[in-house]
Amino acid sequence: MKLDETVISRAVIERYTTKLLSCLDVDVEIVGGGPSGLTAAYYLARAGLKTTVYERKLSVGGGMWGGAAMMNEIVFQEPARPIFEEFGVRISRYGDDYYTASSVECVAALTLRACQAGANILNLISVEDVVLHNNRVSGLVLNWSAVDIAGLHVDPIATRSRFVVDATGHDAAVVNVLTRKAGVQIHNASGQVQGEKPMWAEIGEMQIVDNTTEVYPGLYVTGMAANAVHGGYRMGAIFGGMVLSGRQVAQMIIDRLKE
Ligand code: 48H
Repeated sequence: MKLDETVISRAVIERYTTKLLSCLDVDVEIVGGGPSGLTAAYYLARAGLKTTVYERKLSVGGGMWGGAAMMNEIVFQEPARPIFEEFGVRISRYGDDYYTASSVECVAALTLRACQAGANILNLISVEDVVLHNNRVSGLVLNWSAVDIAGLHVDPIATRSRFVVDATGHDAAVVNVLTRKAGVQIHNASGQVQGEKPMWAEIGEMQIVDNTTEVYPGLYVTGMAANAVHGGYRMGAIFGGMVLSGRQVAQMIIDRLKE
């Protein structure tokens, strides 16, 4: 069997270019491949929506890999159990009110399900800005993370989508760039990013689904970004709220697109 180095290169370049071109105009763009973003991607893609996840790091998974303090187990409670089961994760009961699972298995399962549902996941890409048309977030401004890390002056590329989801975790990077650069008021109590509160696991877990909202026309928040934007508490290494929020944002967008 012949093996030609340039054919390998051509295959990668052609396939990646096709994939990137297909991401230029989609239904939903998710910024951040952590647990909330991957869960949202799975449910959106499963509903038949053209969905892209942009992740600035080499690997998706966000803060899930490390469990708590690098001990790679995660905790969740009953409301999230059906979601982890749907992803095919093996779970163990812990006492009356808790479940645990391997954080590595969770990241692998969420990623596989999102991909197999049809979501495109593009890693090593940083979202540096939004496209803003007539007071609506209408797409994203992207660059290679390597360009960002090297501090090179290289202009970005831009995309179009019907909805953008900020799933960037504690940073709420998309909402922050929008408010900083466009000076707009967002839809929360103060019109500004409120910043996350200290830890109160029970309240933080409860708040996260309620805080999963459209904060500006075309822009939703999910996961830790939702609590950061609305001033909710943090909750530590409990991940039920993250996947519940990811499913919730997907359902909200699916319902909107049916209108
Ligand atoms: C592309 C970006 C950009 C950008 C960031 O932090 P995450 O895991 O986010 P969530 O909300 O799905 O999960 C939060 C959870 O991991 C956590 O931190 C918890 C539960 N904390 C509780 C506590 O008390 O501390 O993932 C966000 C992802 C990361 O992979 C980033 O690399 C990525 O978003 N990202 N990707 N462009 N501009 N900014």
